[in-house]
Amino acid sequence: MYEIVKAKPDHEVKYTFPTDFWWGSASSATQMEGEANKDGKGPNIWDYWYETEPELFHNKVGPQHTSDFYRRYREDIANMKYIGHNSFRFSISWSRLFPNGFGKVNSHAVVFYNNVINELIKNDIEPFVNLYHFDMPLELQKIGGWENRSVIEAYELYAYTCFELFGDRVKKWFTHNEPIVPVECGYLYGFHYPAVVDFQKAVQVAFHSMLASAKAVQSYRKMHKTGKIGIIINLTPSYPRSDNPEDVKAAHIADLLFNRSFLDPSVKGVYPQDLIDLLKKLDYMPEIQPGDLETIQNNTIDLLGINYYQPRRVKAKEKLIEEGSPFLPEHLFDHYEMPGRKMNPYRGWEIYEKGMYDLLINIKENYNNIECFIAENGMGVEDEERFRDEQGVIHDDYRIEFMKEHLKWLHRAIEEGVNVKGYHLWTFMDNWSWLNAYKNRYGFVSVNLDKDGERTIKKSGYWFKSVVSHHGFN
Ligand code: BGP
Repeated sequence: MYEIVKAKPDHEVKYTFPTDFWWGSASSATQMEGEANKDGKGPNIWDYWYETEPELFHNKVGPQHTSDFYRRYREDIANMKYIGHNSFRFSISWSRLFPNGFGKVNSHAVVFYNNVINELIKNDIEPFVNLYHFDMPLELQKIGGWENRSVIEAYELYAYTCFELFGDRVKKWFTHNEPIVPVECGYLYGFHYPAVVDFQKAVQVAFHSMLASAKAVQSYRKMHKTGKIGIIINLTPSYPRSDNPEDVKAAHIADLLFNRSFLDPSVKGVYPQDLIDLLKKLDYMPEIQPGDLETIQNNTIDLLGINYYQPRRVKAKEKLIEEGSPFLPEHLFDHYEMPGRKMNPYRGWEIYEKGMYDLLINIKENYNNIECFIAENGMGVEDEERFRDEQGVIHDDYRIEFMKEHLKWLHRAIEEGVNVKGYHLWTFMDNWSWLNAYKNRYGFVSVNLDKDGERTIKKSGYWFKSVVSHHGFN
């Protein structure tokens, strides 16, 4: 068997992690299952968008087949086990379980998710299950998706059904993955369906998503289940260009809109007063019904998943705003390109490892040190085939470097008392990335689309195996 890192005695390991640390990876249904219109699955917004505008997707590759986890999950779980996973996060496809978003349960979906959960447990891998990962069932989008309050009821039914069906074995639940993303991508910047630019709708979608999350937490608690329930939020630390008060203010506004709009209500049960004041001043408050804020206040989470990819660097507004252009957060600040920043050129995202430490310290100091874990962190790279050797292994040394440098900061956070329990890479195997399709690859395991999706473990997968077995690395 291919061995990358020579086994070292434990006393030589420099960065040691707790023996019960959660090592694993994250994924989502639309991005890896495939069989998007088989076995009774209903269409979601991605299936529909691809059908209507395929040219928007990289190489016109859509979500229909993705990485075929639906059929190959046994082989994939065996690989997870082999490279050392003790936990794995996946999402349930809402439109596979409820083809119309509500109503009758699709029994094929129940069989599939039961099989996956049981197979994971059989392999000593704890299933972490997320409910909403950007995949609104089409029938519900037709009535406005998260814009429409009645979709919250459909989501409550979906969440309740999942807890009921799988809650005897799944002990870690998440209401949403990155709830700010459908808000910004769907209603401000055009990367997700319905791709409209409407700040008022964006605010309403954000509020309804948050309320839906609180209602799912409420329903889980009412069922007296023994597990934990949380949310997964992408935190992008906001760094001002300078100490100049105008730059600091700009960074604070970005932080309020993109991080604290979900972080505060999820963990503390209340929205930041500054955010409320800002939305009132702009005249963009969402519609809130009596009792909503109490529901949010009374149903905070047990466990916080944090996705960290990049920082947000911000400066005071300098650029002129085009007259008549629809309102965007960028009317309040400008993005700042820090000289000398390190970039992942394939994804166009800055790599700033210390950001992970900064956000974890923030959680410790300002969010009651809630139990948390890194739920996604990763590096998408194009054309990894060029790094494949004769043995068939892709030498993704840059990914090992990326993980190592982040884990060093995570390690320091643990030493300083942050209640951070694990690290999940995005993602286990190469998968389909929204509009980017298979352009950038993220996995520990390569999926060769030219060879019927053949799986091969990358160098990073072997490295990870060694890290897990030594509880750390040098
Ligand atoms: C996160 C999402 C994932 C994943 C990842 C990488 O925001 O939770 O679904 O896709 O980003 O981003 P991308 O696939 O766009 O490169």
